[in-house]
Amino acid sequence: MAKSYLNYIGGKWIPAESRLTFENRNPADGRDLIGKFPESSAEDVEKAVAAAEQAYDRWRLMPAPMRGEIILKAGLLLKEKKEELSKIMTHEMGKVLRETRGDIQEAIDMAYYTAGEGRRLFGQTTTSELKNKFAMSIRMPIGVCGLITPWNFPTAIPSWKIFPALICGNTVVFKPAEDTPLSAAKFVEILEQAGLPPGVVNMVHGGAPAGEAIVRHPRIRLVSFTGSCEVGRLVAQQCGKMLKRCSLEMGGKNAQIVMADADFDLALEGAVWGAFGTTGQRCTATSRIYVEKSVYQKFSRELVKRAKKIRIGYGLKAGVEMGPVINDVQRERIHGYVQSGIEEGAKLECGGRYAKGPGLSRGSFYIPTVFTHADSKMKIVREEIFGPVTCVMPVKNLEEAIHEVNNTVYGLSSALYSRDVNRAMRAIRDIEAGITYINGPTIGAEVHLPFGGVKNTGNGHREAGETGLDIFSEWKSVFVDFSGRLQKAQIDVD
Ligand code: UN1
Repeated sequence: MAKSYLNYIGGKWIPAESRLTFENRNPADGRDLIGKFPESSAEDVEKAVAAAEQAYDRWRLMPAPMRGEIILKAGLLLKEKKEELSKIMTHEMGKVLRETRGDIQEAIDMAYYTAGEGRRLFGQTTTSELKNKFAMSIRMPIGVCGLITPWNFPTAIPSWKIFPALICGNTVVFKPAEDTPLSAAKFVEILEQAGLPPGVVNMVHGGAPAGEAIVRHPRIRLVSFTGSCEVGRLVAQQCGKMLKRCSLEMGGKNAQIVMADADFDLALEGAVWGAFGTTGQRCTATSRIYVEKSVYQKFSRELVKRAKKIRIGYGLKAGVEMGPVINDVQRERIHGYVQSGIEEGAKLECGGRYAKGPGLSRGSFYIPTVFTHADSKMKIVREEIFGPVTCVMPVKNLEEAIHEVNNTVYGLSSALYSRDVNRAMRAIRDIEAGITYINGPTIGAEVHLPFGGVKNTGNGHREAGETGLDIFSEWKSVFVDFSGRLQKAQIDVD
């Protein structure tokens, strides 16, 4: 019998009002039922909002260093349980153990970083144009925050949202992705063990109805969403109508440039990791590779060779380098893109099909896929595929490469491999993206720097780092007049 899991509302583990559940299965073996989770609706979200509202005053008034201490404890517990949590994550999400360890590590990093913010949360003190008047700016919490997270980083991404929301004094209604509810439940258990008061974080499992109820709820003051552009657009429209703050982190069509002067092997390693790490299911994945003509043939040949060697399988098995994609619907979608690439005239160099063979037939496995002869008119070069598919294309020089890199509606991550510092500086200046790596792959952001992108990748916010705090706080300017008389700004100035 599969275990049944619960929502977490007001410090209690409870089922959905409707008692409906959904199944969570191992993407590497569809027969393996991991558990059943509550299929929440607007009623459950309502309860979660009420609990978050009730907890708000106490939480917002707790000194920030004390809030930070709870977050630090959560980080220490995550570290203690890193191996166990990583295994759970590989089981339900599919990425290999080495990578799920990285996912948990990212949450640990975020906890440590955010805990320290409890003793910073710096504002400004500044001068006043008037005599005997003091001026400063301080951060204020926003209220109840609705956090909607994806399945590709089941613990890291919730940690990017939950920890900053909490340190700023907000309370939370959290809806994790349906494909990875167990990692979310384990994360919330840790918050509970760390001493988070009841109602400060509430978790409702489920799909679109629960997500929609969060976005539409009039007393949820902020929505932070990571996921697809289609859904992000709907979230933004609804939040726009309600004048609700909304931070969106969406797709990417990230490119790597390889110049002839680059360290060839390093650039190749970077491309393999960027394109096929996490089975290509990162918003930072390398799905376009622009290579200077003189090394293009050799680079595509070697990349195909490397792609063919990647060992696919269940991520908990030793030696496996790439796990399945998240589910069959996603696999069909990826395959649809591959078909469109072939129809539009790109050359399929390897992969392009479901993986078969021992240990693979019952999972959502897809073979690493490389296209050449692709161009920016094709769907495979324009749209986010979110799977192990990449396109290698030749370019004349750096100018053309940067032009092509920017020739997209997205702008999350980017990479340049070159030994020439002048080229590196030009790429840093001219690439339109939220992240640029020099001599490193497009994946691998660190938590103390801003994370996010330009154009359709987001709506101007940056998660993580100090900028993450701006999502979860309102600025208040404070003036203290100690002159004992009415002073008029802009008027009493001469
Ligand atoms: C994502 O794919 O949504 O930079 C996040 C990286 C990771 C985070 C990816 N640290 O690839």
